[in-house]
Amino acid sequence: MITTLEPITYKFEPANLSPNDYKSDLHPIWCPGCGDFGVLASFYKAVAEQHIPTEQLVVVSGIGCSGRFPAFVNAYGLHGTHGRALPLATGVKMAHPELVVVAAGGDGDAFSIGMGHVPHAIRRNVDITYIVMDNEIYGLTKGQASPTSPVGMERKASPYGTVETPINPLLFALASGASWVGRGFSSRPKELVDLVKAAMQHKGFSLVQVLSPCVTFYDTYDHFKQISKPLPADHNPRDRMSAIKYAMDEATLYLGLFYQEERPTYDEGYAAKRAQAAKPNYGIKEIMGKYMR
Ligand SMILES: Cc1ncc(C[n+]2csc(CCOP(=O)(O)OP(=O)(O)O)c2C)c(N)n1
Ligand code: SF4
Ligand SMILES: [Mg+2]
Repeated sequence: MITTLEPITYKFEPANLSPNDYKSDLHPIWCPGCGDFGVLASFYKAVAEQHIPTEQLVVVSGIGCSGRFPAFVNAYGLHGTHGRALPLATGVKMAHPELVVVAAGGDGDAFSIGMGHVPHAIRRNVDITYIVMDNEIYGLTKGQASPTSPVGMERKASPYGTVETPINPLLFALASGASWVGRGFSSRPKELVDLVKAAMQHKGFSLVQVLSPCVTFYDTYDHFKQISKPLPADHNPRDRMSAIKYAMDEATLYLGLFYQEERPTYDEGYAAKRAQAAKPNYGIKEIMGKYMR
């Protein structure tokens, strides 16, 4: 059981919906067996168990097979441009802090073209959940190496094997100061439901890396099954150094909640500034006057 520090309380009338009620009319067009099916099913359950009304939920993505995610959810959705899920999600959250905002996408979308946005969402601590379906490849464009592909990966587009050292998404997030970091596996749906729920309940930016194999271009099911296991029971998710130690282990892909901490969110910070600016004698003229000589 994953506990949250101070569960978020959204201001909405709880909905009484089943996971099926969160399915849109569109049937996923992913290849049979794609890991993203498991992620989507876990997501339906996670939002149903939190009783989130469909009109309070927004799912935002960039481009990729996994980027189709919002289309399959009965909620507001935004299928944006490649790598831009986080700025879009940030904009939605800042304009409507009362909404539950989730960004979803792939390893390429997140850590290749979208990488410039990740540390900024982390440091701002925007109150959104980012679900990254990591299949260690570009699925949509037929199997090119991604930033999480292992060294030496031989595919059609890299016939002699890749040479770059992969990015370790959790290590990167932890080193950047992320306030919530976890890892799940599409083949372990029960744990994934709890993990996604805990991420969404966290007040601040949460990154969920989900091992989600691409059966068509890079089938890592057996490999992920062999090398993944839950974090040890004595791991303290308030201990960043312990989280970093487990994230650095590349021989074992640990699953579960690595790290969580409470700190002010971006929308809270801005709301406070807005309130400050509304005070008498605190308009832009008075403030700018301070700096004019
Ligand atoms: C600006 C731009 N550059 C490149 C592309 C081509 N493109 C589409 S999806 C993609 C990679 C997707 O990989 P990933 O994010 O891992 O998603 P997956 O398909 O594996 O779920 C690329 C390079 C694009 N659509 N837009
Ligand atoms: S190409 Fe890969 S990532 Fe895309 S739908 Fe098929 S199995 Fe999934
Ligand atoms: Mg991918």
